[in-house]
Amino acid sequence: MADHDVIVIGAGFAGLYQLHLLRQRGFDVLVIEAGEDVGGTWYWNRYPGARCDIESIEYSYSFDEDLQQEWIWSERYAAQPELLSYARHVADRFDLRRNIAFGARVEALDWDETSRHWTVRTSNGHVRTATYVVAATGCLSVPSRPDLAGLDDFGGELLWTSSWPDDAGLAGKRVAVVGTGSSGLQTITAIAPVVGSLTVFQRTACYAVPAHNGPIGDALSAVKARYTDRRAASRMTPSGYQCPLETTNLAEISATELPAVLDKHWEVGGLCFTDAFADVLVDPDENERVSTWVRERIRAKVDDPAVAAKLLPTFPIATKRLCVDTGYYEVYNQDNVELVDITAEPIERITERGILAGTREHELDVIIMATGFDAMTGALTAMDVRSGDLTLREKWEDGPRTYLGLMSGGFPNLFTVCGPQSPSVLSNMLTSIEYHVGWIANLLSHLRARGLARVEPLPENEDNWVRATNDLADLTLMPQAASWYMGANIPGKQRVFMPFVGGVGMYKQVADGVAAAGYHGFELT
Ligand code: N01
Repeated sequence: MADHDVIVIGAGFAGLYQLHLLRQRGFDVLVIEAGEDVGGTWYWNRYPGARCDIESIEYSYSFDEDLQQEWIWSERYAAQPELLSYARHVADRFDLRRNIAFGARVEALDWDETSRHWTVRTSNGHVRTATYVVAATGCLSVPSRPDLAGLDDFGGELLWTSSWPDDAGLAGKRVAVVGTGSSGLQTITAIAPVVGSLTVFQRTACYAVPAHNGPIGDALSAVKARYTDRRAASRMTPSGYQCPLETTNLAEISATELPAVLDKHWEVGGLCFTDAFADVLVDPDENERVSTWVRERIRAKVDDPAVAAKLLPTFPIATKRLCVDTGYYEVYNQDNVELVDITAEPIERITERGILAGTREHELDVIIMATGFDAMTGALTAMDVRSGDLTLREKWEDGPRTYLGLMSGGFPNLFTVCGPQSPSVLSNMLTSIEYHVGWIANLLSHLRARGLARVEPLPENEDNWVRATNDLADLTLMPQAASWYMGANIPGKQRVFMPFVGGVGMYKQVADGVAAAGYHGFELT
């Protein structure tokens, strides 16, 4: 008999809820977590300015009515300390810590077909077995560490946004940030007022839409009065959250009307800005109308036209993850901030004194790497996952293969929460996490009620799902950008569009249907 019914890997938002729900249903569950506390993303990513880009009223659990009524968010978009407190509060409120082993990283998973269980090995030498394993390992949890010459030669302090130390002091220092995605933008905006000088090394200019963040105020009680209905409606939206303005098609908006429409959506801000247009990701001409308009907004915020020109993105808006900012572009109007376009002045190497880009050596006290993650598959293939002669790394060499983003054939009883080929990173992660966690718990209850203990997707259904997700993505502009959705940020990684683009509501209908049909496409034994 296995040591546990279920081992869950990771104590972020997915792992915490998976533990709670399965334990409530009488399963014996152990969570194994690499960090020393709960919180996942929000435990590790403590860099200055870190906050969520989906409104907290949506980026929060809905599974417990008392929890959602009692928790008070202070801002429209919560900052990392508040999100981490929330995760800790949930862990304490539901007494979750007693089933979590902290400070142990899962290194290997081995399926034994005879005993029908997984053997789980961790970095601290522990070996445990479980009938089922749920990888709640996060989509953006394995940092990408660019192979920059001389990185170890730097005589100053080298910091990573993805594992930020508590004692980083930046005041008055000469600081560089490499990377201008969401993490870079938030860091740059937060530290610009305190550092001595700031040099930003940009490879690709991004689109950032204003957050209009601020105290949440009375909006919270208005939401709470109808929270259950709101959450139900959010689960049927494409993105897993709601936007205040109605969705329209750009094709129906004339050239003269467009500026006023975009102004209105800009005032709402955040990811809703592009979510509002159903055809923005399918029609290149319509996308270009919005992209052009946003470029003009960027240009207007930056005093020096030469600097503004460098900040203008060239790819179609929203084909890479949109950034949500609070005064990012304005930072470049400060005298102590310099933008280096590394497509024109490539980083030759890191030196003992700083960064040599083009022919200039930038002398620095601190280099901050905000260079992103091996997204979606990174955390799964970082583990040595084996089933007989099959390894997950080999199976996914040409891109991930899953059924519903929940399981991969050949690896029975192994689930992924928000795995590749599910809406995951294209959605409000909390909505998608809760859906997957509930779906997995229902399947395990279903198996137990029938005296069954093995589940695996059928090859044909997996093939169909992979094809369907690729075909759907190809109907959009998304695969055209060199994004982390495509694996394009990791040298050597197969370029395949990884998330399911059909949206949360459509995905729910499919996965609900699969369950209602007795888990169609899965072999239950
Ligand atoms: O990572 P990124 P991130 N030399 O991959 C550049 C979520 N998130 O951590 O675009 C020089 O977006 C890279 O350039 P390029 C959110 O989903 C959310 O910022 O690949 N530069 C890019 O500019 C987000 O999308 C929040 O050409 C290099 C940057 O580094 C996701 O996490 C906050 C380089 C990496 O940007 C990832 O965001 C933070 C190299 N060798 C994160 N390699 C919020 O909720 C990469 N770059 C707001």
